[in-house]
Amino acid sequence: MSYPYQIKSYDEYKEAYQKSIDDPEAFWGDIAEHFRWHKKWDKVLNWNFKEPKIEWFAGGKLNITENCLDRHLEKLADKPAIIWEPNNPEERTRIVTYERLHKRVCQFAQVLKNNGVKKGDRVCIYMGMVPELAYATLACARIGAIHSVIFGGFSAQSIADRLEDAQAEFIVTCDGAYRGGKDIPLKSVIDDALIGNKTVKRVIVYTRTRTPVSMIKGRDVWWEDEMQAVTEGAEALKSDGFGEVEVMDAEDPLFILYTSGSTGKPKGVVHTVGGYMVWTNYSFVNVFNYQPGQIHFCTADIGWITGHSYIIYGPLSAGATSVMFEGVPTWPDAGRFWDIIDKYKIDILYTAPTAIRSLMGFGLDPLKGKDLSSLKVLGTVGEPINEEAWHWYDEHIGKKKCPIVDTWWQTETGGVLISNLAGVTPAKPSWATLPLPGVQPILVDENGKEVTEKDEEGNYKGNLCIKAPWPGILRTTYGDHERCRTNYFATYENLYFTGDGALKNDDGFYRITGRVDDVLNVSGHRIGTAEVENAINMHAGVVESAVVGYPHDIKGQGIYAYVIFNGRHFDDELTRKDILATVSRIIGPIAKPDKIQFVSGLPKTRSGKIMRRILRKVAEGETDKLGDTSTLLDPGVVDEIVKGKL
Ligand code: 6R9
Repeated sequence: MSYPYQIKSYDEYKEAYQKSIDDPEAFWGDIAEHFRWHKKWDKVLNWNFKEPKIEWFAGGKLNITENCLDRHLEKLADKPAIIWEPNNPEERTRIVTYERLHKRVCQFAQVLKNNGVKKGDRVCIYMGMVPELAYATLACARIGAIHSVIFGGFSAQSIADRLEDAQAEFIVTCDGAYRGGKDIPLKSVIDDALIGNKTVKRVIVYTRTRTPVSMIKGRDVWWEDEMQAVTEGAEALKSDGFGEVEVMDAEDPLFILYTSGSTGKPKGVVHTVGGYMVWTNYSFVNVFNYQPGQIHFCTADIGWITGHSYIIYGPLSAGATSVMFEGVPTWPDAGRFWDIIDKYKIDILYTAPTAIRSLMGFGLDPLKGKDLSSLKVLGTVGEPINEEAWHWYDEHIGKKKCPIVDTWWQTETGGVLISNLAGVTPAKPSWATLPLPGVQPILVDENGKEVTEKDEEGNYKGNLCIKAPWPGILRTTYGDHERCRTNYFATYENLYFTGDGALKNDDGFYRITGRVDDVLNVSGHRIGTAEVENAINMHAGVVESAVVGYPHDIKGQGIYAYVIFNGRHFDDELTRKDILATVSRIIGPIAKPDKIQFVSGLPKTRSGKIMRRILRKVAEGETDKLGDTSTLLDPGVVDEIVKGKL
């Protein structure tokens, strides 16, 4: 593969950027020519942010899996598409070539069809990080079913809500998953999620841990049995369309991915086939400066957007080798990533600041004897990276020879929007730097006016918005377009609002400072404060709660909960554990508060609004900067809260 649209110098970047703004249709039309289409588009772009209505490559017909698989078969059949590293380093590695991946995807696509899955049906995928997760995802895309992957750390209740929202009829899962020293019983979580569910007709279960599962007659089937039936019948099936793709409209939905916002209920972000394909491929090739033959290791879970875009669709559409790791960075020891890099001679490492900070904590011992000299490019994603972590990454992992790309983007953006391009455009520690071609950021104040005055440090500071669509932008939130409009397009007229705050310097570089809405970013995971509050409030003894974030050395942000409790109370510690158990059950362990402070009241205005600013300051330990508390209904509660601070 070659990528005629790969940017090779800073000047070329400037030229491409200018062209993408002056004539976006010509710019993206040229790039889209390099993919496999059954029919070219009638119009590159139609859009307005008012409704919003965004269409890229309208009238175009394609299948994304042909672009990720079939078109590589002629030259790359024997090249590894996926290298799978098991949780336990003693277990056998699996290397899946493009040819084999193609075959498995076609086979599982047939399994889905045999089980009644049709174009447009929603298939929920709840699996550990095994190659079969990639097969299932791509098989859905191949037959035009809409996949909705749910991260393994979500509880049965969270899954139930998502199944209901998506009206999903099919589930693909595993008996269990290995993660570090733990076995997670995925199928039994699914069984709990299905109590009372009325839509799901079929559950396909892949065997990974051979943990006991209850297979329900008429509903549950084994992956292995279903696959075998297709293999045996493959010849017969060939004449019956085995391996054929569903030809999709460019604007048909590809997947739904749920993500947290400032309201209590997660939103099902919808991406469509054509634009998402172009954006993940274009951003992959350019941000990482990917060279044919390189091995790319993205440490994210496929349950998050980073895994969708930079383990599956971006790398595979570029014909790259993508490493998929089942385990965690610190098990059996903190040298796990470094072993993997050494073992497979990884070229590109893409991970999260929280992982870097946690590994920094183990010192340099885990790096001893590990050959990291294959590394060419390092990347980070998910949260702001602090300078200390950036320098450690640069010095000890990249040996000061690898550019670091700080990639800012979101579930809603499909792929990277602001980042330096590795080795091509300048880097600046803790700055995401420049927008990719096609991306037009703008910083606005609360009233939506562009910020034109610098702050005392000489930067522009404001809320980060984007002025026009890029191909990977979300199209809607599943089943509720109005929600999409109010969440992203109504805060400021004719702008997409990201929910993030940012700085911009005189070079036009952006530095993302974090969320300005009620969304927390804990270890790179997005969690809504309202969601956590709702979960805490489910506990029978809780009267009311308020949740804020506070700076956490490793996680970036920790969760601080203030709780008014009047239930049966043994001691604070036990009650805390009960509340944590409740949050785990309602959302999942990833949303458990780090600190719970019991209070007798919350600071409220006379109109009954909780003054989160004050709670945030207390949680941050800045009790001397509480500001004006005179408008509070009962200023006395603040003293109590300050005294009881954890
Ligand atoms: C890809 C992903 C999105 C939120 C986003 C922002 C934060 C992501 C960042 C970053 C600073 C970066 N974020 N990348 N903040 N620098 N390089 O993480 O998607 O899970 O939807 O989270 O993550 O706050 O708004 P998602």
